[in-house]
Amino acid sequence: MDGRDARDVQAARQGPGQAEAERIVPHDGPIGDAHASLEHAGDAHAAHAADAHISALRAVSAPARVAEPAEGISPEELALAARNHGLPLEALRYEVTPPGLHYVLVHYDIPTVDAAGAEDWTLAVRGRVRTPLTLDMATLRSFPAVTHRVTMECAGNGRARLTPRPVSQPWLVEAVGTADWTGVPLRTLLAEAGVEPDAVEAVFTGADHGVERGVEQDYQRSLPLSDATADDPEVLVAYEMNGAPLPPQHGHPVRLVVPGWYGMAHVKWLRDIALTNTPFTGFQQTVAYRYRRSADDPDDPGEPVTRIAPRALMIPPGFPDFMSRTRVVRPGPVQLEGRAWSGHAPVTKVEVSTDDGDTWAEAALDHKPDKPDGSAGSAWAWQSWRTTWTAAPGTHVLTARATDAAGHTQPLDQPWNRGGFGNNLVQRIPVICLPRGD
Ligand SMILES: Nc1nc2c(c(=O)[nH]1)N[C@H]1C(S)=C(S)[C@@H](COP(=O)(O)O)O[C@H]1N2
Ligand SMILES: [Mo]
Repeated sequence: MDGRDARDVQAARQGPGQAEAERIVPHDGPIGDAHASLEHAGDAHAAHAADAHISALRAVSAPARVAEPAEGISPEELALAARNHGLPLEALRYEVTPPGLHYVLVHYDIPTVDAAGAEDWTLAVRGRVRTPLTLDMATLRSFPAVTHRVTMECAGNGRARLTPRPVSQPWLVEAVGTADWTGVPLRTLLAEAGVEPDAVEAVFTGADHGVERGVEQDYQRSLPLSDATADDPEVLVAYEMNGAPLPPQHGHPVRLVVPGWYGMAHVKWLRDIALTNTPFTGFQQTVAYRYRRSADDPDDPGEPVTRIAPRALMIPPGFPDFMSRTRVVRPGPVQLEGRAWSGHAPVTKVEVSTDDGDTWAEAALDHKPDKPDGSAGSAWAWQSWRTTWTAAPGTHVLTARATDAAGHTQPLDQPWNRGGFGNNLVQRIPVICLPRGD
């Protein structure tokens, strides 16, 4: 076990809300616990057997790593990429992503929850609250419902474009989608339960279970209480996506939606919300989803991954080559359009380059569609943009760059970190302009 590995297990072993009398998830914990308890009991033979089990598990649930310089995408990464699909870039045409085209990211298995199972589903609200709640779906639906249009993006989007490449779900640029999420504001439920004055975080637990880098766990993430109870962005406990019950892969029957934050915060198949009086130190909080800029310091705790960095994507113009995806366009005016978003502040500028970043021109930003009640469009949904390019025969590289009102902009050099998070390096679209009939 190398130093980094030991620290992973150490961090996860602390578990959520340790200061609480009761552990949040009693069965949650690293595989290594079996060994520790046996050794404690002085049973050397059993401890040896447990060691064998631990090393067998470690062989299939290895520490995170970065690919060797010439190493291609492995069959394991391909299997992940086939499960966790992205948004086909032509679907950027839709303001609200049609069902099935929104990107999907699932760490373990999609829990099977049929209609009958959804009837029996309960969501607990407990921990540092005055009155613990057990809410079934009918009760959740009985609270006044709100709908928010939210652009969600996986924190790993762009990972496979990094050099060296962190080995994990190999997203290029397509891990994004926008949906109308309907549910109850989280702060309504917390007000109903009554927040104790010493509560500092809310820990969210999904129904899915797996092992990751040797640590067996339920999928869990936390939010600071101030974010959990804010009114803008307003965190939702959502049970509908685009006006229909959540699809299985998006968290049926209920999930968290945290506008402006990367996807990992939006806990799906939500079954438990626990307020704690100490910060949560679970695997997905302190081991995964950290920006660690150094390639070789095993003790770097990194910075937490939170809000979405700005990104613009262009709808690839013209038509594609099947294998290379290189675009073919005709000479003359070509509409270039796409969408841009940021989890920090509204997008204020999109620039387009048709010469691989040598020169840039500002694109026009469209008016955001108003909400059904006539108020201004959602601040947490993407923004469409357009410009016209006069294509001349030859090869070109198109690119776009977003800037938000808080002054964040997309880099032209890769922002590398060991987990491959938040890589909003500008997209590059190679295009061949061919006169018709060539
Ligand atoms: N319970 C649970 N919630 C989860 C995940 C998960 O694996 N389990 N994946 C997270 C990650 S990393 C992302 S990017 C988003 C993806 O949401 P989507 O599949 O609905 O697009 O869900 C988040 N919520
Ligand atoms: Mo993600």
